[in-house]
Order: sequence, then structure tokens, then C-alpha cells
Amino acid sequence: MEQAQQEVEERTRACLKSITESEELSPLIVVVGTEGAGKASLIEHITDTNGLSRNSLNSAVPKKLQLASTSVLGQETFLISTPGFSDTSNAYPTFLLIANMINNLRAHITIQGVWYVINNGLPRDTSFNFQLLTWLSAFCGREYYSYITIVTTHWGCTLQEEFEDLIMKFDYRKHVWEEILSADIETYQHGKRYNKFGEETNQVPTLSWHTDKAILKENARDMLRRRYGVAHDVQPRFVRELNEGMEIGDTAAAKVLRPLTPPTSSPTSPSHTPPPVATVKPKAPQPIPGPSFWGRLVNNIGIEVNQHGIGLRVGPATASFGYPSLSSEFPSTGGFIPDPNSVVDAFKTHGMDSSLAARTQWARQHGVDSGFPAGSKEQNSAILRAFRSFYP
Ligand SMILES: Nc1nc2c(ncn2[C@@H]2O[C@H](COP(=O)(O)OP(=O)(O)OP(=O)(O)O)[C@@H](O)[C@H]2O)c(=O)[nH]1
Ligand SMILES: [Mg+2]
Repeated sequence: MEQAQQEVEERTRACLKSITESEELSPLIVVVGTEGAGKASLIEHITDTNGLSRNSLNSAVPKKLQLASTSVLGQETFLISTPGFSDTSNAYPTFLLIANMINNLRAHITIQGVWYVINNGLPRDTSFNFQLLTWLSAFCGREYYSYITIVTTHWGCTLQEEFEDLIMKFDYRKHVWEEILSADIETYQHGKRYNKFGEETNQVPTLSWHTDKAILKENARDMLRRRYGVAHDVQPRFVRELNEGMEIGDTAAAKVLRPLTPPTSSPTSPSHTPPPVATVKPKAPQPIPGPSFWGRLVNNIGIEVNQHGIGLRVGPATASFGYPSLSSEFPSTGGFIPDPNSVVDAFKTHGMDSSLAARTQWARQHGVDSGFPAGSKEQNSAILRAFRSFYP
């Protein structure tokens, strides 16, 4: 176990050395997602390495940033596995780890892709998952959407019924993604069978996590080639903001996850404002707030839903901060003008959770079924009609 960890750390150090010493910008794929979703395993498959993922042999793998590289694209491409987001309590510290790493490397890297990994086997997404998608949107910005890949995992199954259940979960999730990101984001299903044209198929049994490793590896590498075979200069919004001199804590991505009122005696932001990337290398990492600060803060954090969307409640006080609405990136919380044709706004004006999950639950409880999928125009209209008859 220790040896595997040592190898991972050595590999990460070697990658960092290679990135910082290279004359050229190093292509990097940033792999993010919820805890245990399969981020490290995916990278292991692509780079043919071991020891990154948390399997039974190395369940003590520390939650750190881990780097590996592959030459699948012809030149060395780096993949970074980030610690998983588990809940609201670790979201901001986890983001800061990723943020600091990118800040410190940004003079040396070109981020070719951001992969958001999600376990499709899980029964449903929570409001925290929705918050993470909002974060993803803020982190990448619209211009970068075409370089995002949502990777779904845990597709292993042998029975048609199991497969159909997974497809249902996936379809539902896809609707949520489309709604939150207001776009059709590319996806890759790690575990489904793909044909020789790189198209996913509905063949059952799907790939076995244990006996089809070689195909899983090849599929993941094919996805990398297909999606990232042509280099580009577009950078995620987060990087653009840093390049413009913005503090980490002031970036759009930080605002989605950042608690509103950190104590004045503690550091409010671990960021700094380095000079433009082109001329000066980034400074050394700045300290991240220690666990005591976050520990104290998160003990008192809860999720609440208000008329402007999902918010974090900090402590017994009413202080809260809004997450961006689903339709625009960072609206102010004031001046909310409801659209009479929007089911989301109808829920909001009644102070109700307007997320797709909440609306779907409301529809189920009130027997509203248009025959169209949750989130579709037809189902939204049916819910709106029923909603108006309940709240005329
Ligand atoms: N059956 C199955 N197991 C998977 C799949 N993806 C990951 N796993 C297992 O899930 C566990 C967690 O996988 P990791 O790759 O470590 O997940 P991670 O996202 O890096 O996890 P954290 O770093 O803890 O956030 C490991 O035991 C993997 O073997 C999958 O698609 N199918
Ligand atoms: Mg991991």
C-alpha cells in the first residue's frame, strides 16, 4: 500500500517537474467530480498506472491532487485527479486546493479539458450535485463549454432490466445538466460499449469493471483522442479571471462555493494577484485556511432554498449567499422579476425549491404526468398548469 502511494507521489512530482521545466505550455486535463465517482480510476485507465484510485488495497490514499501523463495525443498530456467534492462542508476547501494548483501552474499549462465525473449508478442527484454543476459552469464559462466532458461511471451490468434502469438514471441526469448548464454538454459513458466509430451502443452486458479492463482503457483513450485530439487556446473562465488579476476568492467559481461571511480575523482568501502570466511566473503557493477555520464554519452550515435559488445558511444567523440562478451566470439577488410562463419562476415566487428534482417530486405528488420526460417543455407546461390551479 505504502509503495503504491509512494509511486503516485513520485509520479506527481515528476509530472510537476516536467510541466514547470518545459519550454512549452503543457496540455492538462482537469478531472473533477464527487467523491468516489471514479476520477482516479479513469486516469489510471488512460495512463496505464495504478495506485491512484481508492480500492480495497489502498483505501487510505490521501485526498490529494494526483498527476499522471499519457502520450496518447502524440505529445505528453497531463491529467490531474482532484480530491472529490463530498458535501457543502468540504466544497470550498476542495475548490481552493484545485484553485491554488491551477494558479501556481497557470504560466506553464494550457487546460485542454475539464472532465466532470459522476457515478451514474447512484439513485439520484442531491442539491449539492446541482450546486457543483453551477460551480462547473462558473469555473469553465460558456466559451469553454465545448471542452467540458461529463464522464459517467458505474455502468457495469449483465441484465437488460439493470441496463434500462441505468439509462433512465442517465436520461434524467442529462435533463438536469441541460437545464443547469443551459446547453448540451458532451458526455462519455465509461463502461458502456462503444463501436468502432466511437459511438456508444446499448449492448448488454456492458463492460465488466473486472474483466474488460483492456476495453475500458481503450474506450477512455479513444474519447481523449476524439475530444481533445486538436489543441486549442481557449481557457476556462477561472484561468482567464486569474490572468486578468482577479483574486481566487473573487472568481465566479469561488463565489458559487464560498461561504459569505468568514470571520474577519481569519484569512478570507488564500489567493493573491500575480502579474500577467506572460511575463512573470506565479508566486509560491499561499496557505489554505486550516481545518480549524473550516471545521468551525462548516459545523454550522446547512442548505436552504430561498426565492433566489439554493443558498448556504451559515450559523444561526440568517446570513446566506445565493448561488447563481440556473438561467444566468451571476445575477444579483435583488430585482427578481418572475416570468409568468416559467415554471421555475412560479415555484420561486412561492418560496419553493425550483430545482428540477423538486419540481419533479411535486409533479409526482400531484399526479402530473404529460408523458414527456422531466424537464421537457411539455412536462414543464403541464406542471405550470397544475401549479396555477393549486395556487391561483
Ligand atoms: N464497478 C465500478 N467501480 C468503479 C467504477 N469507477 C470507479 N470504481 C471504483 O470506485 C472506487 C472509487 O474510485 P476512484 O477512482 O478512487 O474514485 P475517485 O473519484 O478518485 O474518488 P475520491 O478521490 O475519493 O473522490 C474504487 O474502488 C474504484 O475501483 C466503475 O465505473 N464501476
Ligand atoms: Mg481520487
